[in-house]
Amino acid sequence: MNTAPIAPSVVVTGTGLAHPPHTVSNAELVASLAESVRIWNDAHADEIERGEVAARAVPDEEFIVKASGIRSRYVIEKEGVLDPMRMRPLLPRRSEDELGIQAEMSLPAVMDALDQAGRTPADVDAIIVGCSNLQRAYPAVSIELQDALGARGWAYDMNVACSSATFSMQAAVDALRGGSADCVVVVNPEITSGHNNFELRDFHFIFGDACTAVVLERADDAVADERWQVLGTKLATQFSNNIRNDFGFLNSSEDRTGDDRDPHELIFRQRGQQVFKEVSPMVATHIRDHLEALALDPQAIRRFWLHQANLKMNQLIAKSVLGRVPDEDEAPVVLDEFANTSSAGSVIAFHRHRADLAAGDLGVICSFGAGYSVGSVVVRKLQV
Ligand code: CO8
Repeated sequence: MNTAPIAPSVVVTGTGLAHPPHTVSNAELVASLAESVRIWNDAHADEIERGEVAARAVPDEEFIVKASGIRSRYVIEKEGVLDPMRMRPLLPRRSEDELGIQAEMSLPAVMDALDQAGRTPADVDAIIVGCSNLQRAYPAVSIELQDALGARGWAYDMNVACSSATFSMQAAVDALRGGSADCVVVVNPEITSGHNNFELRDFHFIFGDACTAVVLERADDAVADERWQVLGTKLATQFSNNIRNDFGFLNSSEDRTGDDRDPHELIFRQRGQQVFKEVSPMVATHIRDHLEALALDPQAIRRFWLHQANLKMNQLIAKSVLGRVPDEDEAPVVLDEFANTSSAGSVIAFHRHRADLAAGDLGVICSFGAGYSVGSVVVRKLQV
């Protein structure tokens, strides 16, 4: 007789989404970068003439949509991003007494998710903030959020880049199964515009800002009208330098001279083509293996809520898993409106595109990105 204890069933009981009010269209972004490129090339005309530096290339709106599927994005501050002399958000510095910007953007997303779950902040006893860029090392943004909400228990921050949502969901599931928490909120406050390079055409269009939140509880405790049973979680990592951000606490200790002084090294950079080629098969195999381990046929999956980085990449991954090109209904896209919101992307897709599913329907939430990293969460809608 198998006497191993049966792990309690965990359910997702609510999700929330918050994004800044400011949208930036591809046309706006291209116009401001074209002007910035003109100014930069004029300022470096002599070096360009001597062949010491390459002239910067102008962006193209048509390329952006064709290469990525992105049409617009939300940003936390618009004027600074679009100012050709600045090309980065302009955020007023906040004092220690003021709520931090990531905790602030998290609040409406968390309240939205708790509302769906039929919970209040007083019910929450664990918060995991998972995102690509944290505004400081400590105190943790999650602990500041815990304080602002008036929640109990414990909180910590974690960073697995674009995979932070699924990695933190697995941590939440483990905490619920192990009994170290009763009501966990996972939050992904992504302010990608603070670490994006709006001065270079290869990067300027890729990202957008948004925050998502997910409430997870043991199935026996749940009171929500809508519940999604977590059938399994699976994570994987494999080291790569193809997506990299070297911003960190040792920067001021490293004396940088000459080429090393390039501040662009300290913000996001990637080899997009290689990422596309290497990560797409890695993700498809990961999802297939996860479903096989759960004895689920990929054809039985009603919906894939995939990380939103590139439309063609998502179509390729879903095609590789299903053996045919998925339609929008099977693998919904939010990329056109939001661009790549890093860890928030797959949760935005789940948040926006699940109301039509019926009890018993199966779905896969999957995020992937820097590290490399990939995480999948297989869920089934329960009859309540
Ligand atoms: N306008 C005109 N031309 C352009 C532009 C533009 N805006 N951008 C690039 N080009 C040019 C290039 O310079 C290149 O020109 P040339 O041939 O002369 O060198 C040409 O177009 C082709 O460029 P690419 O080969 O780069 O084009 P791709 O077809 O590969 O498309 C993409 C580029 C869209 C970036 C694509 O490669 C892609 O989406 N790849 C997958 C990327 C991905 O999934 N990344 C995950 C990153 S997210 C993450 O995990 C990290 C978290 C980040 C946190 C946020 C911090 C900001």
